[in-house]
Amino acid sequence: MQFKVLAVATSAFALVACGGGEKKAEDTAAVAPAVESPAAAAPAAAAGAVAASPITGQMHSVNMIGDEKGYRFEPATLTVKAGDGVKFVSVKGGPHNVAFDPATAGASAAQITANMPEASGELTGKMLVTDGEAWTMSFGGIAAGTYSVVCTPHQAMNMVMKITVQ
Ligand SMILES: [Cu+2]
Repeated sequence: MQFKVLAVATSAFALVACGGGEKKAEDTAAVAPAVESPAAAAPAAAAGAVAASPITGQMHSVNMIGDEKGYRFEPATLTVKAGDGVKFVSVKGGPHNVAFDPATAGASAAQITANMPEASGELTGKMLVTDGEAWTMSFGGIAAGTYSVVCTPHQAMNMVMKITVQ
């Protein structure tokens, strides 16, 4: 039952997040290797790609918890500086993940995704399945602003937080 809820929540979020763009991306990926020579493809890939920006500042920690009190990030608000790192720990009640709301990601969207190790999609980090599992992302190169973050499996249970980058 838990997996069914997860699947539905993930699908709903994916539809909202990707809109009609997903099909086009697949088409491009399928066609590009056959049509373009490696020499022609390399500059285009380099221009469009964003490299991960490393952690150069302070580390912060956020716990992800689901228990009798509900599903939540602790703390639910966090202020960091660009270049800081945030370690998300799935303490209990997973699976949990970290997904940035595309509406608040703005011009930093590509950098956010690039900074997510083992990203499971655009703006979406690794799914943490096991209690105690941790996942760290860098806030290097991310513009100042306030970003809304959700745990995709528990979005409907209001597992949300806000991260402000100064
Ligand atoms: Cu969760």
